[in-house]
Amino acid sequence: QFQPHCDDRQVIVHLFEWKWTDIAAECERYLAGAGYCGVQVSPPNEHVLVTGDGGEYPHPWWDRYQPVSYRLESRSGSEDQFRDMVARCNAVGVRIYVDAVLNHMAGLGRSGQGIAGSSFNSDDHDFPAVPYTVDDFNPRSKCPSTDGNVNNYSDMDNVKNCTLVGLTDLDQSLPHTQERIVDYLNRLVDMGVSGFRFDASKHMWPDDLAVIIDRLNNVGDSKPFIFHEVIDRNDGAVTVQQYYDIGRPTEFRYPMKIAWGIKDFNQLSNVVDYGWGMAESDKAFVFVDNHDTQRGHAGNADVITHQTPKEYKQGVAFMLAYPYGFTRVMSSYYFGDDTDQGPPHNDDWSTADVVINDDGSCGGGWVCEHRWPAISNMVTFRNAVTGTEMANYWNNGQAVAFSRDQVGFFAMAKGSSMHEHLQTGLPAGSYCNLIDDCATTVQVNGDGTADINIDNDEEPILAICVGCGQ
Ligand code: QV4
Repeated sequence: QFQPHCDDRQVIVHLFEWKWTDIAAECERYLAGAGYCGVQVSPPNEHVLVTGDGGEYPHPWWDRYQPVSYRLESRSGSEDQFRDMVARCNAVGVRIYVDAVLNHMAGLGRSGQGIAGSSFNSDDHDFPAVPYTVDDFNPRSKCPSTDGNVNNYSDMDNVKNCTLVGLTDLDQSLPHTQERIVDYLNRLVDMGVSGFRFDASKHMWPDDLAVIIDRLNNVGDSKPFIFHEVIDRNDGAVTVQQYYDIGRPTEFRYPMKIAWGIKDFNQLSNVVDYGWGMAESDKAFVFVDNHDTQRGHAGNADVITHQTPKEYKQGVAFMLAYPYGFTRVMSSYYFGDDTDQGPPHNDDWSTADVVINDDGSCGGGWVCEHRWPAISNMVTFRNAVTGTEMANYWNNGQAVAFSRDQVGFFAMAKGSSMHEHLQTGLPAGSYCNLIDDCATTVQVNGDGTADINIDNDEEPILAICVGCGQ
């Protein structure tokens, strides 16, 4: 559960709401060449269909977080398309990580048919296509909250045994529930899936998850990679440390720290704060924004997203340069004021194709941050400096710079320019800046120093490394 299974590559991308056919194509035409290790895909299993008849937003993105069954049919495509994607991505060395929604099934008050046609009734806790019956769920007696919902984060039983926003809460300690979950996940592993994001791990007991993980089939010679969605801001009973034995917990303080640091460069000197309870580097799973935080669904306003491109590129570039955690890059679609809005769609609400423009950027409503040169070229940098330490850290509040042993050097200005004579830690020679696709170069002297010159309004970033971009 600790090994991402991607030959030392260090960055995965979340292709949020992409269809399987588009992901397969993206693995082949882009991700493999750019050095991405793998893709986090949206939940592939059958989910509710929120049509909007009840006054809700029609076909919101979040209907996929309300499972109806573990049949592999979803807004992203069919089981055959899923299998084809996994095989084609694996064939070019790009791994697939599935967003696994295991904490709950559909929300109370919902019934009818899921997207694959399976019937269900949440109020009866009846999901015959799994099958789950009321006995598979946490009984009301185990939940200490008055309305049955999670509402007291300082009480572990409340967080784990009550319903998260009314979502019918599975009891993962039961052998039958465990068996259904293990079956689902092993089916995916046997298809070639390399790992999982466990959705809402914070709301499940680590001991129960350990039993499930213990029964998962291996990928190669070890367990699938598992990262746990645990939102810990040192503000409750659940901490990231409680998940160390069963995979990598997400570290939600890091994106906040990065947002603060991009606003005020002085704060970049303190992006990892163990005093605040942040996870150890070899345990933390990190990112600058995710599908919740970018639309205010995880109770946190301190985030930078694609909506402010310059700051976003700075934040992601810094994350990819800095030696902390295992990293994920977000790839979004544009949305308006309504944070429920689903992905770009056709007239029948089926998800629209991702459009690739001639210049390599995306169209059709897809943002494709992972293709922005300042981001994708930093994937090259992170892969190149794997295993090295940070040295020569320098920060004057207006610009920041550091090296990664004798392999890489990174610098970034807050405004649009920076002119400093700095120690790069690198062997003498001429290096080209990955960020501007090698349009500019840096001469490193025999003593490792160099004139670092940045003049760029939109991408005031410089990254050079040994053997990169030549
Ligand atoms: C509504 C009311 C409830 C009521 C319920 C009654 O708000 O008060 O009890 O009806 O049935 C949607 C709606 C929500 C609705 C719920 C149930 O937004 O209003 O409840 O469905 O029908 C995503 C969205 C949620 C969405 C959910 C299920 O963010 O808005 O809820 O999908 O469709 C915490 C957790 C963390 C979680 C984060 C958002 O610790 O685990 O909140 N993050 C993950 C995912 C996230 C997902 C879920 C968990 C649930 O990243 O995307 O929630 O799977 O911090």
